[in-house]
Amino acid sequence: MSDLEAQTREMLQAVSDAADLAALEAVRIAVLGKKGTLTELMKGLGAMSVEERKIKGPVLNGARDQLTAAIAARAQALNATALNARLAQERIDVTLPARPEMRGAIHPVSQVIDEVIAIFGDMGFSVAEGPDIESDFYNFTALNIPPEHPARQMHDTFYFNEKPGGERLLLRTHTSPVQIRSMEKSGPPLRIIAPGRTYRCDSDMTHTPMFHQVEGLVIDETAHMGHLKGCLIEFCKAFFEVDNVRMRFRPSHFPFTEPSAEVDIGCRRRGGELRIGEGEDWLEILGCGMVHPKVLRHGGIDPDKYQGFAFGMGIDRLAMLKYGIPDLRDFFEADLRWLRHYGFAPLDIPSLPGGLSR
Ligand code: 2NL
Repeated sequence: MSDLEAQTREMLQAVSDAADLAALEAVRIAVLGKKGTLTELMKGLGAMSVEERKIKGPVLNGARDQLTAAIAARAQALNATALNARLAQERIDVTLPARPEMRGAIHPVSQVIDEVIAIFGDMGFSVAEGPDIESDFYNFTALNIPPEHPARQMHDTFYFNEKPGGERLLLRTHTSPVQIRSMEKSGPPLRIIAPGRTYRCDSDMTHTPMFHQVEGLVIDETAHMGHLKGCLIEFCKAFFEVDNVRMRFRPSHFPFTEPSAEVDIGCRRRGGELRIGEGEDWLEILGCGMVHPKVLRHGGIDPDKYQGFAFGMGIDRLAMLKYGIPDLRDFFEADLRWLRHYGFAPLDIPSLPGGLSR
């Protein structure tokens, strides 16, 4: 057996002896690394005569190929072994009974989203979803938000780094882009709600950088402000589980609706308690309006033929109001004691006949 053959055998043996991935990597470096045994042998080729090189060259190349393949095969085997060990160690018996002290709870935000879906579902709305990471077009331009609008400034919106083409993606600041996408994809008539996470560069007593919103959109040939009012009055009665709610629609302004309104509900604050529906005080709960013709056109809908209304509200705020949760910032602390206190039983899925929050 030649020296080289013996050396190759030794190196192959070292590969199969490697007990774990770290050891295998050490062998790889010792053999094929910059100063590895085989690398050094191959460096010697340059100093050989043409005759000698013709014989040794292919032998060395063969040895290198053989070792490279052996290392890859050993790595695969070691990875499989490591995975199997982990699977065996982390195996759980899903047939074991639930541990009562470990029972989870539904977060108030999830509960309210389910309630809102149940209410609007009953009115014939379906749920639409879209990406959290959006383009400037879907989040701003399509919504008739002008380039100089404060919301577009760097310090109000989370922008990603520029892509090679110069485009800058962002974290959606509202769920409206979902509705623009629905207009493009399905066309009119539309009757959808879009609940989900939204993001703004804002953090204080009453703002968290991530929060939840639900927006609604109805588009057909005749939808008008009266339908909008009726729809939102029905929603408030169902959501706050009262037969009558005092409500007022105040003129307002949004770039994406014309005319626009903000909606307040009556309330009474007495001795630290907040009663919703009756009373002499007002509480702002949502914004709404008739979809701006430019927004319809951006969504590929002809504003001379179709019209519609839209509304938007903050889920986290709705949850605080309905369930008397005092501090918004506790929502996202993942504090188990808070979750157990304010959470809901997992199988109490909200439905109108079954009761929303029982
Ligand atoms: C608020 C106000 C609002 C909308 C959201 C909307 C969406 C499309 C077209 C037109 Cl695609 N409008 N959404 C309209 C009015 C108000 O939200 O205070 N949200 C928390």
